[in-house]
Amino acid sequence: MENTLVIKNATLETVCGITSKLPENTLPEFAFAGKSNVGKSSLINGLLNRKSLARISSQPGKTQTINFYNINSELYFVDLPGYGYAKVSKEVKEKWGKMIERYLTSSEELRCVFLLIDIRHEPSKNDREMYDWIVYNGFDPVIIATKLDKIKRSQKDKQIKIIKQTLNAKPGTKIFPYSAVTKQGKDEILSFISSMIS
Ligand SMILES: Nc1nc2c(ncn2[C@@H]2O[C@H](COP(=O)(O)OP(=O)(O)O)[C@@H](O)[C@H]2O)c(=O)[nH]1
Ligand SMILES: [Mg+2]
Repeated sequence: MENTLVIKNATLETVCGITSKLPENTLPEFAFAGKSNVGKSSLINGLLNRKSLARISSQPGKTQTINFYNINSELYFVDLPGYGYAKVSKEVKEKWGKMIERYLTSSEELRCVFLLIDIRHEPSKNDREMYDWIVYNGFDPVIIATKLDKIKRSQKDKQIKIIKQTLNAKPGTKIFPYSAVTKQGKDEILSFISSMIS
């Protein structure tokens, strides 16, 4: 069997606000980005077998923090603040951008940035900007197409194609369809993470 990542323990270790100093972690980091409501908290909880370690937000756009989850004292999951929430001010959006930029440019241990896209929809302008921004900072974004249970199986390939085309994704870009409801895709994502640290 392929190697996988067995979650033995997971704790929220560091929460960084707009002005906090980022931790100088020495374990590999895997970051998760995406617009608010895309299913980021649900994905993190699902991967970690936890119901609500990463809060599933009833108030989208509220959490403007970067959260570091220590997994097995082996690696970190880094939950980046969600973007694209219409009701936040321009000022907050700018601060948000600076905060993510600061993280992407300063982390010494960032191995991979996952970009979450709702499998039902064509990626937005914000999604495309985020994709380009990750590339600009020297990473190959790995796409997680969320809410797989919300489409018919027959639509999957077409939606994946639309996502890749709209993001203008580089050939060979990895894309993992995932459902927080059925947990489809979970093993593939954990195996991929495991392969990145071994
Ligand atoms: N059907 C379905 N709903 C999902 C899935 N992932 C997230 N959701 C729902 O989408 C909403 C936003 O999820 P959340 O994880 O808080 O998104 P976040 O804002 O990106 O952290 C919640 O109502 C979740 O229950 C999924 O895979 N399938
Ligand atoms: Mg969330």
